[in-house]
Amino acid sequence: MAERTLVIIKPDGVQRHLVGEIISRFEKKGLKLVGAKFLRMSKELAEQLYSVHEGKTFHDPLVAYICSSPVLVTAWEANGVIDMARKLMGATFGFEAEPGTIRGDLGSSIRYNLVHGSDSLESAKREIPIFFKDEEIVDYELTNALWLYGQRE
Ligand code: IDP
Ligand code: MG
Repeated sequence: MAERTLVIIKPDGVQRHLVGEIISRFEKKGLKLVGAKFLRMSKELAEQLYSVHEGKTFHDPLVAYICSSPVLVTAWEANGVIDMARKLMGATFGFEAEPGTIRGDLGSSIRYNLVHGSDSLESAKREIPIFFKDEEIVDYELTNALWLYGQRE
């Protein structure tokens, strides 16, 4: 099975009507969408997602931000998808992110940076089950895999 990653369109992405713009960048790259859920995150879910940041100065405001309005939680699949998604997102802080990236093109904030993406295989394996049961990840074939990847999936 190809690698999977978790991508969340954060509250500012939803409120700024950037859901389609952001999703389209992952789609155009040829990544396969395998899960999607629109929800308002509870404090418990947010604290699970951001457990690695517990104790840091930005943890509590980060949890408040991510719970402040709905988010679109998505899962994507492709060989090397974790790194590809992070590159499409750009550096963490919008004001530092390169033009051409989601954060670089669409924002300049430190905290309000539109999108979350798993940063390693270990993180993806921990984060995806926070939001998706196994059966909520949809397994299907991309009929144009040959044209996207130069090979069958
Ligand atoms: P990442 O989202 O690029 O993986 P992380 O270091 O995991 O960045 O931080 C998680 C989130 O916390 C960031 O996306 C951003 O929203 C917020 N954040 C990170 N560092 C700071 C900071 O120094 N001040 C305020 N918010 C921060
Ligand atoms: Mg992170």
